[in-house]
Formats: sequence, structure tokens, C-alpha cells
Amino acid sequence: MGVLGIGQWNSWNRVHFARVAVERLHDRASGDNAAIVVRMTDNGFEPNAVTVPAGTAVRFSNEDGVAHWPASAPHPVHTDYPEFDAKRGIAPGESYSFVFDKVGTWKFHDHLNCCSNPKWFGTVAVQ
Ligand SMILES: [Cu+2]
Repeated sequence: MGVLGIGQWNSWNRVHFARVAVERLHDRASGDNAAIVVRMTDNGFEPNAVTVPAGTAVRFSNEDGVAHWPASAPHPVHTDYPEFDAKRGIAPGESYSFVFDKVGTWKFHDHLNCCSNPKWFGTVAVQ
């Protein structure tokens, strides 16, 4: 039918919310007060679009096997929001946090894997 049974949905939900809880615990443990986590995995940025209030830290967490470099549009100059630029590749297991103070919709990309694959693009909407 293409529609998830309630059992499957509950199971997905449990896994999803457990993961969010673990990320929040990790933030507290590491002293990083990021409220929002964007994971960098083999699937690209997950999620690839987030909406946050101004003043929110977003943590780009590298859970992939190779380095990634989040930076604002446009490639290669990153002038839309120059401060939003990791300025280096973030190694596997490391993360880059940035506090978004400027209201707007900020496109970003992985500077090291730009720009043929859509999975390495995303947006942060700051309200
Ligand atoms: Cu770039």
C-alpha cells in the first residue's frame, strides 16, 4: 500500500527520538550548547534544511569517513555570510559550531565536495 503500518511508524519514531536525545546529551557533555545538529554523513547533510531563531548555534557534526567543510554560498568565495565558514576541513568525528545572528535564508555547501552533488548543499533559515 505504500503507507507505513502504525507499528512501523512507532518503531521509526522511537529510533528517531532516541537519536535526538543522544545528540542533546552529547551537547551537554561536551559543553557545546548547540540546539541544532546537522550531521554530515555518506548521505550528505542531514537534515539539509533547518529553521532556527537568531542566536542559535548549529553544530555540523562529521559522522562520515572523510573531511567536510561547511561554508556559506557562493562557492568558492563564501561572501553571503563570510563568518559562516569552517575555514578548514572538519575531520571525521569532529564538529564545527556556528552561532547564526543574522536573519535570512543562508545557503551553504561542503567546500571540499562542491558542487556536482546536490547532497552537499543545504540552507539555514534564521528568523
Ligand atoms: Cu566553497
